[in-house]
Amino acid sequence: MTQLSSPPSPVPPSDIPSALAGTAATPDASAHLEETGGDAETGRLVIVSNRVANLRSTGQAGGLAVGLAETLKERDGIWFGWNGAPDGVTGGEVQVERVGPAEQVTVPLSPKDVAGYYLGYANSVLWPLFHYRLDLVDYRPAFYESYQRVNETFARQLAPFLKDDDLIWVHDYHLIPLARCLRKAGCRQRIGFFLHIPFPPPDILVASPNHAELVEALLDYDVIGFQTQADAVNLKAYLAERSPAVQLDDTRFRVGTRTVTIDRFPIGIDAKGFAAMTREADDEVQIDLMRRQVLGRRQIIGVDRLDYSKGLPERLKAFDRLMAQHPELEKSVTYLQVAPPTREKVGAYGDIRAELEALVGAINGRLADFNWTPIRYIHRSVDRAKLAPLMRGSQVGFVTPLRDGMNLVAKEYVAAQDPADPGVLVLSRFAGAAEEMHEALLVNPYDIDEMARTLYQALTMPLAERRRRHEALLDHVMRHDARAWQEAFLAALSGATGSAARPQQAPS
Ligand code: ADQ
Repeated sequence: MTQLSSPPSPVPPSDIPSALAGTAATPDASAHLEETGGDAETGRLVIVSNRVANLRSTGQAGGLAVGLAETLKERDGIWFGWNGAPDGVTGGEVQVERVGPAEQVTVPLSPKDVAGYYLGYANSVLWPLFHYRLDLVDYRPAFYESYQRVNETFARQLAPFLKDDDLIWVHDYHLIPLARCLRKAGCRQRIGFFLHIPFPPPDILVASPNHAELVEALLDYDVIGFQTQADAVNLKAYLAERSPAVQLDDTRFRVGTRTVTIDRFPIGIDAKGFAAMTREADDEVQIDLMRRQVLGRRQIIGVDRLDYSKGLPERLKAFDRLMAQHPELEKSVTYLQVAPPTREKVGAYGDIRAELEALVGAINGRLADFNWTPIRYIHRSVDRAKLAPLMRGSQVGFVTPLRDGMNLVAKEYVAAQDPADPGVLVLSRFAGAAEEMHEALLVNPYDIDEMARTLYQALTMPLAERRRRHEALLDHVMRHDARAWQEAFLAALSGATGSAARPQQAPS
């Protein structure tokens, strides 16, 4: 295994798709590979994702990256993924950095595969398809070829690192065929897959020319985990209609000689850690909070990547409608929307940005006064140490994606609140979080009137009701945190009996 002498420049973190990849790895060129000893009972944990969280500096990362990184350090293992540079050679040199007992293993991709696998099939086909946006799918055969090629290459590069009793946990839609490719490379370890985004119903899935191959590839995993029951039901419905897989019980299927578990594992956040961050507001945030307190202004907050799935134009329209219906709220309510750029090289993302900017300009132009800007729109990433106190200082958390796997911001907003005087969460029915967060005010994100009415309800909700709702939500978010999620998934994977032939055959 050769080491690179200088790390390639990573793509901006804003171009990293999921919360999993919230921190861009900056590999250390002096790192070198050593043999790792795994725990005989549980085996090592091998995490595979498109991007690798930086195990060295998880301080500012999301709960997910921190949680997984911690688990990795405790269990010993590997985190494998793309190095994030747009200008490498697919199949080129592997870079290994040891961090404590764990290793970060990163691999390069060629510009052609960044365009075909990452921007193309993953983010121009699977992302819109899985978010029920057939109108935005840009299907091209070359994208699928690149997607397959990258998965095969990743499998070939990962296989030599694996030990017989490793547990392999693959994340997200970029890597659906990875288990199939690993099996072809001779790997017989238990392999689990977790999809962070929604899984669509059969009628939508079959719009992809590759739906049969994708589902067949999924069935090479031992455990297939989804955010919600609805997602799991969608795959089961597809299998019932179109696959010879035999359902054994609620979660287990017989696929040939193997048993595959399909279940929901709703993701959580590091709720305690996020709550703790609210107590450390820096001067800028404190001054902003004090200013609003003096002026008696309440704040609605939204925090999202600038993605068309997040329903941002609809939110702006709902705020506008609220102001039209309740002019008495003028100058007493502001809406802060943080929406950093993401995947700007994908065409559909340019359109959403232009639409949002036009809306913000039009609404502010009509309503603003010299001493009141109704919408504050921040088009860049904000440090989590600022975000947490900003959420705490906001009376409404406005989280209304048109479709979302889970939505961690909904959980972060709840964790950030002051239990004695909490704000109200307004949440889309179509976020996975709605399956668990019943005490939020649930809305249809396409229904502007309903959202405007619900914003008003949130802004005028009596303290006793706010506390009652928040107490139940907080209890849920604290108990079902990131660690509970990992433990549940890994317990299912450890107990899986799916792969017929063990021990591992040596990869060729
Ligand atoms: P995302 O689509 O990225 O994640 P989300 O679940 O909201 O959506 O996670 C975003 C994370 O990034 C949150 O921790 C949030 O605080 C942070 N973030 C967002 N905007 C930010 C900003 N401006 N500055 C700093 N941090 C910001 C995907 C799926 C989701 C699923 C997650 C986890 O699309 O449905 O919940 O993975 O599985």
